[in-house]
Amino acid sequence: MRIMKIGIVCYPTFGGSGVVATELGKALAKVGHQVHFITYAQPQRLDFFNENLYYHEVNIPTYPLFQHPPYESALSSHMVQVVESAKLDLLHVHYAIPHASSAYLAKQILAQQGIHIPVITTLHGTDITLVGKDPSYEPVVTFSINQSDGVTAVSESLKSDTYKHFNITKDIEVIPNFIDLSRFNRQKKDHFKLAICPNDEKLVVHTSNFRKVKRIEDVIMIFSKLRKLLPSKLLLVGDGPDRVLIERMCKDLGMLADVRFLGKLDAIEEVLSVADLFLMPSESESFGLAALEAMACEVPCITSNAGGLPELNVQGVTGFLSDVGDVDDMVKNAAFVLQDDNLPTFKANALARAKEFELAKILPHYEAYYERVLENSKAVI
Ligand code: GMT
Repeated sequence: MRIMKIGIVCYPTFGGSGVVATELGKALAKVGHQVHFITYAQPQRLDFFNENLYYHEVNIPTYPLFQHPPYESALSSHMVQVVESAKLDLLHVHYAIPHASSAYLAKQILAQQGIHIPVITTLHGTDITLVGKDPSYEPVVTFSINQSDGVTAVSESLKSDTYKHFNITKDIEVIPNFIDLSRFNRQKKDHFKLAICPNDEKLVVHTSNFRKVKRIEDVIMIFSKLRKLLPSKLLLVGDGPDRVLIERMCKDLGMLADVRFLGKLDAIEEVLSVADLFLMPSESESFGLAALEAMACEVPCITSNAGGLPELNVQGVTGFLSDVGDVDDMVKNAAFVLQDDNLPTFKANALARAKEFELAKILPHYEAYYERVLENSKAVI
């Protein structure tokens, strides 16, 4: 495998696409590739030093005329500079909007200078299923996906959604998300479990960005019914627009004492290490990385059957899947999984399933795909 110089563009936040992009970049650097992150802030998970890792901050100057500072132009300009100065072999952009069109523009500018830079776009979910297909964005998303030299999607479901909603002429390669088992594993945190569940209650966890698409109101309804069937506590990790709504719901349902809001946490694996069950009732979910992180920490999952979730959560094995909004079915399944006779098997199955998505198994798929795109785009010049 040849050593490559790779530019990675992503959102630097806690969102799934940024996490996947950052973990991928770190893993590529560890195996010897030179990786240049081009982002508007230091990615949350870019938390260690490696001689092969570089970070280039995109400065977005503003001006009183701009109601919205032109991020897309600043990003394209920065990509041009980094490709030139670091002599990158390829650009890998995560989340189509606006990274794919910014990369297209950078590629055109560089072509004028005689520099050829292949662009790979990875589709993550809401860039296709929610935001991207909005008529305000669709023409640019379609164009920039078709102009990419390579396109990957994180699940078969997302691939078929992309073909359904956009007029795509490119082949899309499915490379599923992955998990670093050296970080995500069940650690002994008995003191933490005891502090939250002093009477040996079952511990249910949900982590997300608290947006509409996550249906956190279903998480609250599932828990309010579940706690009547067996003693349990709920931990909510993350933050976002629906937080106020769900705090109100918990208050109205009289269960604030059994629900803890932990906010945005870095060490999510420590919370997952004491969890018995993970809830993800999402309206739409291209993959469900948060559920994979839970499984790696031996936590079975109760999820909806939206999007790519059936490609991860195995019905009756690693947990259960229900139709979106079928709270009663989710409660019934949660109570079944949490029975003392059933829980150990579900936990072991969750871990076994997570191992199928281990970083070491998925990373070579990206490397091989990079090689293929580099070869094919050389042939086209
Ligand atoms: O979950 C989110 O809303 C964040 C979003 C993102 O793009 O940052 O996550 C998407 O990408 C993740 C990583 O590939 C997937 O695991 C999530 O399923 C996907 N979210 C949705 O499709 C809603």
